[in-house]
Amino acid sequence: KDFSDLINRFEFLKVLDTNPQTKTLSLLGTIDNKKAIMTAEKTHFIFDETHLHSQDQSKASTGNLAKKIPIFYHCDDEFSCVNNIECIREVASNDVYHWGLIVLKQHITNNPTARLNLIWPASPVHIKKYEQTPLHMIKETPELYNRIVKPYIDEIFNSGKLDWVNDILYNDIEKERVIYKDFVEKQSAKASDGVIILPNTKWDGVNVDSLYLVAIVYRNDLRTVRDLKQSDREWLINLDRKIRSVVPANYNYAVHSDELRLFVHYQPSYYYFHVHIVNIKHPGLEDNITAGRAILLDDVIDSLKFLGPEGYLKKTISYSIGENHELWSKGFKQEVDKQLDMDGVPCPPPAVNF
Ligand code: M7G
Repeated sequence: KDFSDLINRFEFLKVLDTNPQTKTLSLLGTIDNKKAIMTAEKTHFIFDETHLHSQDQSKASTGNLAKKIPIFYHCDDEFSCVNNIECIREVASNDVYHWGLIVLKQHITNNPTARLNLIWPASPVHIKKYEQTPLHMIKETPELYNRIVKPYIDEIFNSGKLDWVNDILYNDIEKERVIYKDFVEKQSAKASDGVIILPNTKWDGVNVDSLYLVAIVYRNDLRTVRDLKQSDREWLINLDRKIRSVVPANYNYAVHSDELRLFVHYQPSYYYFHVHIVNIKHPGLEDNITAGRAILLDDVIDSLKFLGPEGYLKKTISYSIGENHELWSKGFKQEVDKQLDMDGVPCPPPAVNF
């Protein structure tokens, strides 16, 4: 069904979450009596970027030289920065300080107002993901992983909620958005090296400052970072190298390889191994790049040096979990209480006399 037709038929039920900092809003509603989640994010300002090209383009695109190409920002375009003020009103003025409100000229391609996402029909799991909920820190030990988390992940993995991933990997859905695909159809030894890189649902695709891509690998044996073994280290290093060379080149070095934040989520929302690729300038959406959710790919690669052959299966991973996450009701609630007790929190430390 047509996107605008679906949006027009959206009937509001309640606000799930709002965030003034990330300028996002999530609403729950219905379309044809089936639940729908609509999220909107105000887009960033538009400005032009001018790249000063080096005389030797071939060297530039291969590496170090590319790093040195300066980029000049300017705002001459009719949709750029604050050049396109259609309406302005002063609020107040005091000494050297003046402030007011403006309406900028908008354009669906050159300067859209917001990015709109729709999930329809939305499952209860989708709704929980967008709902505000109290958060807790949990230390997931290898024992806790095997007892509670692994069975949960297996259940989710087998329930076929990854259609969108398979559609991208094997059915050419979103084909026109893919920026890099490296996949050998045959089940050769090299097949597992395959990866596909494309914009995720969280990027308007317009402003490189808020660039947000996802790299999905052709490996069915990896669901999360937990499945990474020492033997995967070389593979990960290659993946990191591929991402860091392909992405800057694709965006004409408007972003350089050391300006990319590469990380994985734990817990992720989708249990199929993928890497988040975000412009370092991006402040992050929700808890996307916060400690307690995001693990830098560099740290994963380094940890695999020390964790032994079983890799991340040996690690205790601390992260935040919401009360509306299924793991909370599957035993995490009791576990958090137990852990606080074992850690000696909230017993105050003995008083120190000076
Ligand atoms: P995650 O860490 O499992 O969960 O990342 P998160 O959504 O809480 O971050 C999944 C990544 O895949 C996110 O960057 C999503 O935006 C992205 N993603 C999810 N879906 C359903 C799609 C999709 O259909 N297409 C694309 N291109 N990206 C998606």
